[in-house]
Amino acid sequence: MKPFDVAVLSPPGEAALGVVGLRGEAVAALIRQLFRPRARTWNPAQSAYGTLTVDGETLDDVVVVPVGGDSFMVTLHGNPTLLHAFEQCCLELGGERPDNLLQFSSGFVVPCTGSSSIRAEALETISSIGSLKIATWLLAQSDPTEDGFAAWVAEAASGASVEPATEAVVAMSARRWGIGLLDPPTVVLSGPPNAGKSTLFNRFVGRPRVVEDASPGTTRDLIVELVYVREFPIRLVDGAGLRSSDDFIEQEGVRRMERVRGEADLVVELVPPGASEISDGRADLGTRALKIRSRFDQILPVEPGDDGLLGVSGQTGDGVELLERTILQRLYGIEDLPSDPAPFTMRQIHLLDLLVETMKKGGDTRALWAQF
Ligand SMILES: Nc1nc2c(ncn2[C@@H]2O[C@H](COP(=O)(O)OP(=O)(O)OP(=O)(O)O)[C@@H](O)[C@H]2O)c(=O)[nH]1
Ligand SMILES: [Mg+2]
Repeated sequence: MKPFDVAVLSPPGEAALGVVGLRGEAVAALIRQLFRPRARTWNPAQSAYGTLTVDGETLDDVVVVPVGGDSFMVTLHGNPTLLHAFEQCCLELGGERPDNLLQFSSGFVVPCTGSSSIRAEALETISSIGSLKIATWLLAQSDPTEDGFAAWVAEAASGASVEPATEAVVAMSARRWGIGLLDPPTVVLSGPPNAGKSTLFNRFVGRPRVVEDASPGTTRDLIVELVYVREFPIRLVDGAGLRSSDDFIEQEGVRRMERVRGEADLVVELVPPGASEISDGRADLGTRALKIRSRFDQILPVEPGDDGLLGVSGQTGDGVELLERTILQRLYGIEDLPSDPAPFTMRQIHLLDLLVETMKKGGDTRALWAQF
């Protein structure tokens, strides 16, 4: 029997039904050998119900579904042992598990050729994306017929009109937002008690998620919410105001706030009216800090202060749009989703890194392009 492809296509775990995919010229003959249709004859062009028989023993009731060309899906019951027993039987009869299957964390397996692995990665992630605009963007980036990353890869790989080295560098320079969309950066709202952190946090979240109150030291725990800022996902963190305190619980809150400040991609430091210092000798965050004047409606007139800091009022919303743009500029270097080709997974970025490295050395990049 000629070699053919076989693979369990269902995710790991138990389910009512499971699917084994078969592909190749020899598959029809294989099915004739193992499948006993309920009808008198089996027509490979139609779905058919029957039993699978291995070594004279019935393995399961199945449905054999033609899915185009010489590919078939066999639907069995979902017990993984059963599925793998059938796969094993096929492997022993000349089947091979294709090495171009992309196995995702969810267990989803996608056969990929050319740029379809980029497509598969987009589809894999799309279910966790809470923004229609980003989902649409990912689909365009991964569709070789649209003007996105997949099309760029296809063109560059064929060595056609684009100059691969330059284009690769261009695409790589966009890496920060390419990745950030799928692994949102962390932005912390920090400052002294009563700076207006929770009020601003609630404005970003769009509902009264945390308590705002005039008594200093209201927030103690770290509160994290996934928010979409101009469509870009961000993990926004609120927490305790920075001050020394005899209150054990508040101290613990401050410790947690200091820890998350150390880990965050960006720390928005709120300077409330009347305050000039906010870090009080705390570690300099360098480029990870974005200082703003908070409760800015209390400083009249509402315009940037002499110190050049952006004025923001969480209560009235003044300055919030400018703050959003500034945050995105600091994180991604852009404020809107661009239509330029951009990689969006670590795998793609890693491959681009390797490509550029290989090009610099004057090496052969064909095998690398093929991996996209
Ligand atoms: N006028 C005005 N008042 C504000 C603004 N933001 C917050 N406040 C008020 O200032 C007080 C403190 O606000 P919070 O948002 O709770 O301040 P916080 O920084 O979270 O304070 P802690 O949790 O104690 O660290 C509350 O009475 C708010 O109503 C603002 O932009 N304008
Ligand atoms: Mg608070």
